[in-house]
Amino acid sequence: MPRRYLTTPIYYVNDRPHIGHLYTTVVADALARFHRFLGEDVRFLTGTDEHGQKIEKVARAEGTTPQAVADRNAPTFQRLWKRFEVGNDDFIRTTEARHRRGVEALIARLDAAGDLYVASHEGWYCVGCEAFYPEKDLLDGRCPTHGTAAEWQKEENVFFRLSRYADRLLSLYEKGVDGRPFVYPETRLNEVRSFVASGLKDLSVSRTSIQWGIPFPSRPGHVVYVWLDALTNYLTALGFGSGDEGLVARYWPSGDGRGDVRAVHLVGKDILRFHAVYWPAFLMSAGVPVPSQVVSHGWWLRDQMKMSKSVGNVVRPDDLVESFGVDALRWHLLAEMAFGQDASFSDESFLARYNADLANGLGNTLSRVVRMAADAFGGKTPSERCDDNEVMRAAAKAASDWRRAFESYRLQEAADAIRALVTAIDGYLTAREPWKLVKAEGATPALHRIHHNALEGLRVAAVLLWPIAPAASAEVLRRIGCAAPEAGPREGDLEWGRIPLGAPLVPAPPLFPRADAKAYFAAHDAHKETPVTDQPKPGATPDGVAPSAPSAPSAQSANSPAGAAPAAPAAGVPAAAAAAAPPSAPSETPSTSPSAPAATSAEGGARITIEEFFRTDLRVAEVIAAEKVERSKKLMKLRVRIGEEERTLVAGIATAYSPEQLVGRKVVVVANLAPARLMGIESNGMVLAASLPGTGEPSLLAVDPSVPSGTKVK
Ligand code: ME8
Repeated sequence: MPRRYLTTPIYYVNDRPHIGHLYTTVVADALARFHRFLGEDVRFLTGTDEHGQKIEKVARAEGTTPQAVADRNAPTFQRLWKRFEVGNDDFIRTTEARHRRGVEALIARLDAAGDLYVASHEGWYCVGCEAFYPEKDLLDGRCPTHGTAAEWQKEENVFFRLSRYADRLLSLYEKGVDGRPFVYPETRLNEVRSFVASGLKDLSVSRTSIQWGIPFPSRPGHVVYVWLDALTNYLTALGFGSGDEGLVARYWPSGDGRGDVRAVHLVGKDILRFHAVYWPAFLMSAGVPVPSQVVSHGWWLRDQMKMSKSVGNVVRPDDLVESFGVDALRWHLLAEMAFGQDASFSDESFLARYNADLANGLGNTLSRVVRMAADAFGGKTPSERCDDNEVMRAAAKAASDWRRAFESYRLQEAADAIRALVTAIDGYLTAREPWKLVKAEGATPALHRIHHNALEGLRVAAVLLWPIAPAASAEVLRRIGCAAPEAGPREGDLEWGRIPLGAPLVPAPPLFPRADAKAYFAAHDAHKETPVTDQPKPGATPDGVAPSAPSAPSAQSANSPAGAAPAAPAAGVPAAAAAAAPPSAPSETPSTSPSAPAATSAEGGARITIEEFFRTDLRVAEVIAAEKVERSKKLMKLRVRIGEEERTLVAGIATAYSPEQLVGRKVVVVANLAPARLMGIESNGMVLAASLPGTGEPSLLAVDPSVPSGTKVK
């Protein structure tokens, strides 16, 4: 029987989980379910990474011990995975004794291979990544992933002879493992290959500047570098170094192609190098076969930046789950992100997809089909089956598309296949009009067959839904009169015609009630008036609107003084995002200019260079919808189109313009402004307006209507 070992990264315990962690874990869970569905022997591992400088820093700041921080946060991951029905077989914590033993065993092998030596070392370190960076890879001295300032660190370290393994690594990338590329997708394989081809330096694998870690064997004062410690979890969780290596033998590839055993590490692209370069090199040195594949996905972005605690732009799953349930979020994560690429997370797109795919799509079709069949056949499933019809063909196609999608990690396409099947069922019913037939002819055999097809199509859709949204899958099955197997469906359940004949149907309230986006945002914002990136301006009026007292004419933001508090960078927002703050937001940023060149502007403020000006991305936008913000005199919520993209922004122009005057109008917006939450609405950009002398009334900059939206203004 094929054996599959699937792992997620082990997450740092310096924080609670967010949507990014949830994504990887749900993808891994869906893959594990898919392999179980195929009847394979699956082991699924996740866990927490509890050592290192990051955790030590948090503990110091809190005046507690790193172990206490780990003990507090590790269970938040465990609880969330449980809530999301993640079926991991094991959860490893790197502070466990079984892990420490395994790390010591691996290090003993690296040492025996002659791959460890001591040398002094200095360089730029990013605590967020727990890694040194060559200066050329930093952006203005900041980490390219986290945007935080790198620290110069100098110490004596144990080094691993990584440089020795460059050729073997390149050959691994060239040949792959058992006929499959070692890194997926291919673009990532190319990145890793060129990293190694450009030359490998030996890697520092111990730290003396921190204490929180596994003591380095035979090196007093050194702790094991957190990545050597963490990566080894994939083996220690199988009992490596424990004396009982039964699970290693069962789930770790033998390296000689014996047996159909595959170990797949699922990771975000941020940690690909650790998994695709350092990890296989450690294993080669230790004489342990490399894993079968490292599969890397893209990032969930918020405001064009990787969602991460260091950046401070994370979305927690709590609110969405509270309102829409676990399966709605599982579905969204897997259906929305094209695997391997980055995707933006927004409540708006979540609600749109929820309504389209789940409320109007699957949920509505289910309610319709169950209600019609129950009415026609006394609350039971039909008693005639039909083995040649278009729903059957659509189900077979959906199943094969779905399978292909799972096999190549394109989970968004697996979701597409389910959606296509539901659409086909809908189309079939529309064409057959069973509601007319039942009125005209009663419950004829033909009517039985039509409903059989629709219900059976839904049953197949529910089976396909199982890896993605397991609870919803079981509920669909229950409502259409099928018992949902405890361990989930198996491949045989895709066979057409398995729905029991004459079994009780269970009409019930909508599985996914339609979401009222307006009501959701109103309720949500009433609870949470927290700014996304801005802090409330001192002296702002209760609706978040700053008192307006502009005295001289100035080209100003329609979101700022005459409107509401504009974006000011919050702590933790990297300079790149903060730099997009409006150059003309005088009342909020009166004297924050870090350097004051001699030249002054018309208002006497410091002049900026052309490069500084070009950091502001000005675009022509078309207003496609406008409405006054409730409880605010000045704010107008605008939906604008900037080229292909649509956005919501809030502008302080309601005293001067009505919604009717705005829709269809072209305006100039600052397109790269960090978002701000104004009266509970996330504003993504700012409309430019002049502030009229005396009154401060905004007057929108005029744009020739023939200029296409999205055009750059400079
Ligand atoms: O790196 N989008 O832990 P970590 C998508 N402990 N996925 C994201 C994400 C985002 N914005 N943010 C996080 C570590 N992730 C190490 C791993 S493994 C031996 C050690 C997911 O808590 C993604 O899988 O920073 C990413 O690789 C991982 O969380 C990083 O988690």
